[in-house]
Amino acid sequence: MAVEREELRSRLRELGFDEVRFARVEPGFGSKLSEWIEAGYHADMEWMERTVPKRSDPALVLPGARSVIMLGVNYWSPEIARAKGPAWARYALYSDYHDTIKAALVAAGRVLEETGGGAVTAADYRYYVDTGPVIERGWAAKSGLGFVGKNAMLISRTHGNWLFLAAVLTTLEFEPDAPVRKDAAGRETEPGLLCGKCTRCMDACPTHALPKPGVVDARRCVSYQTIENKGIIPRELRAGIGNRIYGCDTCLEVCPWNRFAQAGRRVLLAARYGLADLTLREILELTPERFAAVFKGTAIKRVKIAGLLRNASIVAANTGARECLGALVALTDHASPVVRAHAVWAVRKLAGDDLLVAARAVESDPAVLAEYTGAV
Ligand code: B12
Ligand code: SF4
Ligand code: SF4
Repeated sequence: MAVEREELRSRLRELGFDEVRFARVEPGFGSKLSEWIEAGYHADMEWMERTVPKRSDPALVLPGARSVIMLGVNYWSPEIARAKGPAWARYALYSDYHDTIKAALVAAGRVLEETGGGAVTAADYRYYVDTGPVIERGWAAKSGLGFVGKNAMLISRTHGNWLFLAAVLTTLEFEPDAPVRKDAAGRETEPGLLCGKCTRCMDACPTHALPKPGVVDARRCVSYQTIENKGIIPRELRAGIGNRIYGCDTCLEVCPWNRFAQAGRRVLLAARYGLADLTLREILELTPERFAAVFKGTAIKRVKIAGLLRNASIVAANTGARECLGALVALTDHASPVVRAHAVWAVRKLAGDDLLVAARAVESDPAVLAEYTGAV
């Protein structure tokens, strides 16, 4: 039995998805991904490398996949105050979207079965939000949910850069929605389709992580360094991190397409904007218990306390936060060598070597030796 596309679209919108678009599964879509991996732009995200075949072909994820239903959730909010404390990526200031959107995807599966009137079962679809082997931005562009900007983001003409994406792969056949625009030859065009001459995002990137339009070198990206990298952050990138404590929104924020963004309905999101009120010093003084309590249920908890203390140490040094010196000196003795290393670097940058020598015999600590002897 055929599932009626518009009925499905409206029922999925009722669940809280702000955008619901349909694309037809076609082969040969992953060549850009392979090029990206071959260039080494994925840094140490070997899970990206391992899943290239699946990401390139939905039929390897769901045998017989014919359509991809792309879903968008608007997370824009003018309430997220960014001026005072360290800067957090906006997406992180909610209860973990993987969990809240996943619950709606379970409901979406039920809707698919209901609208199929018994002919559709759980074997006919699979859904993912972020963590599945699906090129979400590519399918979203194909479905016309938006276009891929020079900042590599999927940009919606309605919501700007502020959409979470989720995908339902299905064996059902749907008439596809049209992509935003095709070029004169009728092909889908390169990233930057509706960017014109603008290069604001590429110019604003603090670590020059956009080597060409639509391509992010994760090794240089602040988002990768402050979230995915679990070890030492390369010294030459630390200044560019500025006051960004978790993730980076710079290439999103500067984009003129955001002028159309309206605050999201937040049906599928639970705001945790208060996290942005934490001062740097409060963060640097977090105990494991307090870290667990404060960040419970958020995506931020995945960087663990060591990752956050590492990032906070860099921000303290970059912003000249001398009121944090006491906390930083205490961290030069932290159980994690990664925290020790960054704390030593931050103390040196803020106060020179004297304070460190007085604090502890750092020279004998192999984890911090490079930070202690290298240039700050
Ligand atoms: C790995 C990853 C990262 C890495 C690498 C980023 C990157 N640019 O590849 C790091 C850690 C750096 C990262 C950072 C961020 N990420 Co991230 N990330 C991913 C993940 C898991 C895979 C992305 C991927 O495959 N990268 C490889 C490159 C080659 O693929 P791609 O950028 O998606 O580009 C493809 C398409 O755009 C396609 N394409 C380009 N033009 C066109 C045109 C047409 C017509 C078609 C058909 C295809 C097409 O070609 C590319 C390859 O196929 C996705 C979730 C997912 N499963 O897709 C989230 C995802 C891309 N991330 C997301 C977010 C929010 C972020 C951050 C904003 C977080 C933050 N604030 O710190 C930053 C933004 C950085 C940036 N400018 O891209 C969102 C993006 C939502 C959106 N509206 O675009 C996603 C989709 C997660 C989600 N479900 O919402 N991320
Ligand atoms: S997220 Fe930040 S560091 Fe990464 S490409 Fe965008 S502006 Fe550059
Ligand atoms: S900032 Fe300009 S170049 Fe970058 S994605 Fe937006 S419109 Fe395109």
